[in-house]
Amino acid sequence: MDSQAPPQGPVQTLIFMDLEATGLPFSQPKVTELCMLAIHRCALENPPTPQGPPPTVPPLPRVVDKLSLCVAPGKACSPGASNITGLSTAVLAAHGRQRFDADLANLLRAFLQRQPQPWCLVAHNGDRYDFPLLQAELAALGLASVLDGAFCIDSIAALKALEHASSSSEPGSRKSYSLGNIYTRLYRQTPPDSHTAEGDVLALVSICQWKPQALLQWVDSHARPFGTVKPMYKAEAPTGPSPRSSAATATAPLVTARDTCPNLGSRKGPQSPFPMKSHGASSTEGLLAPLGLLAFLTLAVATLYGLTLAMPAQ
Ligand code: DCM
Ligand code: MG
Repeated sequence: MDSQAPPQGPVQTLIFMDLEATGLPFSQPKVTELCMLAIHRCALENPPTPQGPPPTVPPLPRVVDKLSLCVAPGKACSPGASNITGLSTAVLAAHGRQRFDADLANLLRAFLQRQPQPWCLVAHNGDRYDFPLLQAELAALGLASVLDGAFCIDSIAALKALEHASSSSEPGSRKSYSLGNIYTRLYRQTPPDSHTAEGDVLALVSICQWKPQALLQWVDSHARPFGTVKPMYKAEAPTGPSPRSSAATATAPLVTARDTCPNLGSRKGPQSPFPMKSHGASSTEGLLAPLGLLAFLTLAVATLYGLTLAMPAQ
């Protein structure tokens, strides 16, 4: 399939997704948690009847496929990210979480393969955050093609369009389009479990269920190939073997959990942040060799001299 072409026919599966990560884009984040929730378009075309007077949060469709997992990022979480997500490098290591490796990329591929095509990934602020970050993780593994068949849309753009088209939008008003604020505006309550990947995905599904038919129309006309998403940053070539996979490491250096999460454990990272140390060791070895030779020669000369003295004169 041409990875740059628009979808042929209506999107069949919407894959709502959210990533948690080590920090904001300027710090070249690595994923710490990922959730994908796949819903067939028929669940949005025929929404379940609301339970009570509006504004009620629509119930989640009965038939969904959900993939939610935590990931060892291989670098430190910023204190801000740890604070909002409740995840830290040390805690993820203590729970034996694995890196974003080829197995995970293949798991994503397998998850998508179970869904009717065309697929469209939906993420809130996806164009600026989730899609480029996911693309960076896949590109670092040399597996950028895993999501080639998928399309994507940013739900911020979708909800802006839907609110503007709706009578509920006051002209000229500047509204916040953060996930929490849209949710609160529509349903008069704060979304549960914000900044967990699954909590954010469930909140995202809820806001997309506000006007499901209009949302599907918007998705069908705005879905763009995931292959057009540029990675958030470029990964460096691998510098050494990784404990569980041959994945390339990102450009930012690996930092031990203890360095940045002092109360969360003391597991050492696989790489030393002080590469100069090994250079120091080899220069000492370089000095020892000539000193040993000198000592050996001194001993030999002394022995010969002793023998000469001990020999009877002829
Ligand atoms: N993030 C951050 N600081 C914030 C908001 C977000 O570092 N104030 C990062 C860490 C989160 C990631 O962005 O894991 C995704 O944000 P969200 O939880 O809103 O999906
Ligand atoms: Mg989130």
